Amino acid sequence: IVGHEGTFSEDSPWLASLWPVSRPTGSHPLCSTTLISPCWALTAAHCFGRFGNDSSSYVLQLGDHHGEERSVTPERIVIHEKYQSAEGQGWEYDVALLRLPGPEGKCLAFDSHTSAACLPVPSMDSWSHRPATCVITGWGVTESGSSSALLQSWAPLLPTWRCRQRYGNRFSSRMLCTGSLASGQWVDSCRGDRGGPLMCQDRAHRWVLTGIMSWGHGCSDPIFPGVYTRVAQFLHWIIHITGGPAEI
Ligand code: 4AZ
Repeated sequence: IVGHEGTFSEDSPWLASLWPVSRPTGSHPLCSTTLISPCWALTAAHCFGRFGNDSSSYVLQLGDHHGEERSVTPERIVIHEKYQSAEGQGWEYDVALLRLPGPEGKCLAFDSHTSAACLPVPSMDSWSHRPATCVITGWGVTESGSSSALLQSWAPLLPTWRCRQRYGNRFSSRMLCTGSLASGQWVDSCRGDRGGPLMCQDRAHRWVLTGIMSWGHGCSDPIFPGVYTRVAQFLHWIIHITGGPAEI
């Protein structure tokens, strides 16, 4: 995260980091993921480009992100069937689900450090209500080029015309973009933040998983804002894969 305002890991019980099983405790996770139920985590499809989509190649670290993590091996990785990778050109349908091991609805016992994020409702996706109160969280690099701390920053949604200004048609209706100026610096996600949550507050002030960090040209350049998979466009897909709201 570039332009961060501090660490707030206590406030992100839905956050889980994804590691290769060969290096479960390196300095940087491969990706961040977000718990959406006791049995499912949502992340970006492009997280699996390097180590493949065999679930036994990965470990998820959950809970308190200060040395009291719990680790689980995912049971299954489901990558969106329309996902297209185009390195450097943005990613379409950049969404994947991780099934955690255990019986339906009972994979993880939630506690004060572990719980699920709310999914958006379809009406939240209309531009008549573009939430301004949004936060990005991740272990990615900072302006000085390094970080192993979990950082967080305000990053309001930008209007579509701003996202299209430089990205053109690479920015599709299945994407969102964010950014804002904070203390003279343009807030953005950066290398290592991929897969992580863009959480926005709805009108009832509930935090809702609105985006998944996906791509962007460079970091902290107001001309090229960070791009996120638009979760509200994938509700049917999520319900189809997970078995529906009964399980979520
Ligand atoms: C990454 O590699 C990454 N500024 C995430 C976000 C952005 C660039 C790279 C967008 O994790």
